[in-house]
Amino acid sequence: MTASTLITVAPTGAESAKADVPALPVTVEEVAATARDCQAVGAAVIHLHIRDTETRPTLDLGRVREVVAAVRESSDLVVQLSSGGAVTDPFDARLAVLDAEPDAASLTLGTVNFGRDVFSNPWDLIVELHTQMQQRGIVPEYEVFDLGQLATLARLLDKYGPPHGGHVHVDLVMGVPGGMPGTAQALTACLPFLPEGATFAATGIGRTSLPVMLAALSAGGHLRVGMEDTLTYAPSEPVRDNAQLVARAAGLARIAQRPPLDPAGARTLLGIGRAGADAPLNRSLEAAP
Ligand code: KMH
Ligand code: ZN
Repeated sequence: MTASTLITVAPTGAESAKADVPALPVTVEEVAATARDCQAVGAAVIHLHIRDTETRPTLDLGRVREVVAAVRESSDLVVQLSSGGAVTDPFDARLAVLDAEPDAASLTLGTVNFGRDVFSNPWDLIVELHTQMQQRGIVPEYEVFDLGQLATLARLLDKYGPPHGGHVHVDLVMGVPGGMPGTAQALTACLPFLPEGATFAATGIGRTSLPVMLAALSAGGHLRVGMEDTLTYAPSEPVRDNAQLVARAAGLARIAQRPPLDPAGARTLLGIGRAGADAPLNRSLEAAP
């Protein structure tokens, strides 16, 4: 059982409109303040989607760089950019966010229905993201929306080698309409398919947030919370801000006697800052089929 808990905050996402959710952080200042506040209550990583000055999702590189710089100024959080973007974003723009030189980036391991939309992640895009991150020294977080995507991860690591830093970290994204359900049973079903030596986090969308969080903690997993995934704190009670969600996750992690990792601990766990050549080869890769 891991001794501590990595808490990632996903504060904004690409799906909710500021007009509908006034507490959603969208400006550079709001995102920077969110990073500071969430670190203070236990977050170690921030998963970032960027909004433009009209509050719409954007992958504009200048804007991405501006937000990354502001978050680095206001906090020590590991900066993880979304390479998933919005369902409407083209692949080349999703790849180009790597130019903003984040510590880490998300990398989704397959196409999934996403409500009425399709979140498209074909094999060639997966390979391109993986290999570009290796070359640029960016640590991926492998996002898994369904169990079969873990078979894609095994195939990816077998064919293209370990990620930068040598450590494999997976985020189980559960409860998306079109993906695996946000249940303890689904989470448990994924565990035997994780590469040996990998760590995992889980996030439950909407009302699945709490059951997924509790299941992840009991299974030795890490946590992702935030307004990208959850907009109600309790039935009929809107989330006040991202720090409220992080504080709840940190409290549960302490109850589980696996207190939150600080950003320096997160960097060590994830292999951030570790030279590629010095990185230990994940043993699972030698065993991959
Ligand atoms: N916004 C979703 C279509 C990621 O950040 O990498 C994709 C997503 C995954 O949120
Ligand atoms: Zn995201």
